[in-house]
Amino acid sequence: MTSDPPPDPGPPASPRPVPPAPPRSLRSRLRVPVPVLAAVRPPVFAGRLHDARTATAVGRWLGAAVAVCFLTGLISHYLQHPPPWAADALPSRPVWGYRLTQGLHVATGLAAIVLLLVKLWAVYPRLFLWPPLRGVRHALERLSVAVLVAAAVMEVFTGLLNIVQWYPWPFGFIQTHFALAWVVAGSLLLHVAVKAPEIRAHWSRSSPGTRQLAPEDGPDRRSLLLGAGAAVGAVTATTVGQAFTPLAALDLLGPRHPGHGPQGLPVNRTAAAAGVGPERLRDWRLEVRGPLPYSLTLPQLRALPRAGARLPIACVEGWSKEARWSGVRVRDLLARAGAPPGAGLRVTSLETGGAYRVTEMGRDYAEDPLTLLALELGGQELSLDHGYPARIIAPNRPGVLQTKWVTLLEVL
Ligand SMILES: Nc1nc2c(c(=O)[nH]1)N[C@H]1C(S)=C(S)[C@@H](COP(=O)(O)O)O[C@H]1N2
Ligand SMILES: [Mo]
Repeated sequence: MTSDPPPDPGPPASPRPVPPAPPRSLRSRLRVPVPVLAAVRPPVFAGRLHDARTATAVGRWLGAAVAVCFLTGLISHYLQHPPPWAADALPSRPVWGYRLTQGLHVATGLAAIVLLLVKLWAVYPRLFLWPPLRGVRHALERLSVAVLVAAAVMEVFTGLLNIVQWYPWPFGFIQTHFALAWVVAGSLLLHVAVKAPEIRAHWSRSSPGTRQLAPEDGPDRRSLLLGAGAAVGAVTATTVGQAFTPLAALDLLGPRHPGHGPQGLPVNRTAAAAGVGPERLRDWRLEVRGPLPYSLTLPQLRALPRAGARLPIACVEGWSKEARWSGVRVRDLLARAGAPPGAGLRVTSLETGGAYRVTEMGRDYAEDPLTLLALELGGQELSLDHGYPARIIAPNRPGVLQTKWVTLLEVL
């Protein structure tokens, strides 16, 4: 089937408009001599490792990981950045809520990296599909897969670098990671819808489509799936201890170890990094603004009735640890300022800059008896890195909002 490329028609002989030329094949357009093209003919993929059953089996697990990661990510996002109308509706219970959902978010995100690599490897022969496009429908389908793959790779890449606190890009992490999550979710739903017949046909080893592929699951496919499962298990076991403290001893690859840090608790932003030193602390006062504003020195604050709470710090980056805190209830401090019931508050840190110098707290948190302006951690005065002289600690709250070095509370 050798046919010479059609001769170049050359410039039109007359000024009359020329009807559009019929579409020419890619081969003729590239004018590649046929023997060369034969030499780069796509490789042949025969094994079961690249068939529809393998793609479906890995895709099922990947889909589950992505679904949990997406939903827990939404929870994390809206707890941190609630739309104004929702701020007062955010629940301060269960106490361990954010610790669980953010631990799952990072664990499923890490598992998704492994599963995504296996899935891409299982389907990469389709890159050599010939002809690459069979029509408009096929082109749209391939475009949606390209969008899905690009967004998914970028999503796990930004997430992974975030948990090691490395931001080698000029764009904002939060906005990009959040927007891409919707792109991934949308293009994944589309992908599942388009592939639904194939997924159904290969859902399990005994599905009709799979039985046509091979009489039974061959050892090669089973080893691949077992290997992928073992890799996910290894990644999870060596990282999940950063949040799930019973496995802390196995936490070899997690960027943080829950026990490493002053007073047995990790630190994300140190006092030095936040520019909080002895000079800024010298005239420290707690100022409370509301209908009846007041200000307290540290001895005066320490003399107020104390409350204790066992609450975790749960960082968005995935590490978390429970600790014993003691301090003054935020609701008592607000009541003393004449705050009306159901008021929220704004918290300001002594820190000179930084995204978390000022944070806001909705009604449920402000009223919760476990929400403290903490003065002590584990029975000792707070260390400077943990927010001395006073910090916020509240239940079911992202770590970034547990403001350290607090100097001002404002009733909203
Ligand atoms: N003022 C201020 N408070 C802050 C931060 C900050 O950058 N500035 N970082 C937060 C983050 S991201 C976390 S996870 C917790 C960690 O608290 P720890 O350092 O006491 O463990 O503090 C939070 N409080
Ligand atoms: Mo954090």
